[in-house]
Amino acid sequence: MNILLMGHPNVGKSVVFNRITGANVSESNYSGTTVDYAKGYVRVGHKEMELIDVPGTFSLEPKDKAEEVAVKMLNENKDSVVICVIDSTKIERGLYLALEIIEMGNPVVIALNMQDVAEDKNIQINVEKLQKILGVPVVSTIAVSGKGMKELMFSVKKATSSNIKDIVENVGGNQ
Ligand SMILES: Nc1nc2c(ncn2[C@@H]2O[C@H](COP(=O)(O)OP(=O)(O)OP(=O)(O)O)[C@@H](O)[C@H]2O)c(=O)[nH]1
Ligand SMILES: [Mg+2]
Repeated sequence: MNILLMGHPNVGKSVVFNRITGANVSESNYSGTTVDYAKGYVRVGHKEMELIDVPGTFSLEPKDKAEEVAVKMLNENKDSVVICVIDSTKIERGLYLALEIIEMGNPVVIALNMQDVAEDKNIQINVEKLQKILGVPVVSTIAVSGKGMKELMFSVKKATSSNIKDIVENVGGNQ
């Protein structure tokens, strides 16, 4: 089980990635393509989980090679938690992708990033309400200052332990 960082290009995915990974970051090339992505490790509870900085994509209907890789990564990681990063100043566009990802069935946590820019522009988002409507955790973040990263990882931890295999591993009950 991995963690995938997904979202539109330029929403702050790589800054979030650098904030939450340790030193073990490596660049990889998605086999058969020229698309590069970063991979790192992050401690979630008692486990080390792989975090993948997925290339930016506008939708799950790929329009170029990078988007194709993003969709393939999601399809290859069916039970992975997806951190969907949204630019708070362009929430409508971001939510379109978030809904597509939620429909894929992966556990999703939404990072409403660029909260500082949104505040400057007087854009206010009712996080509680959004959370209720979408049925997934929503965390306001400012990746460049680190704000919200702890809360984000707390939500990821909760999302990983809603995986049945994981619960059984934790509480026992298998022969
Ligand atoms: N003000 C502000 N700037 C941010 C924030 N998060 C990221 N940025 C800036 O936004 C720009 C894009 O950030 P990246 O992390 O490179 O975005 P990305 O989603 O990885 O972009 P791609 O890899 O091209 O898809 C950079 O200049 C960041 O410094 C934030 O919360 N607030
Ligand atoms: Mg990036």
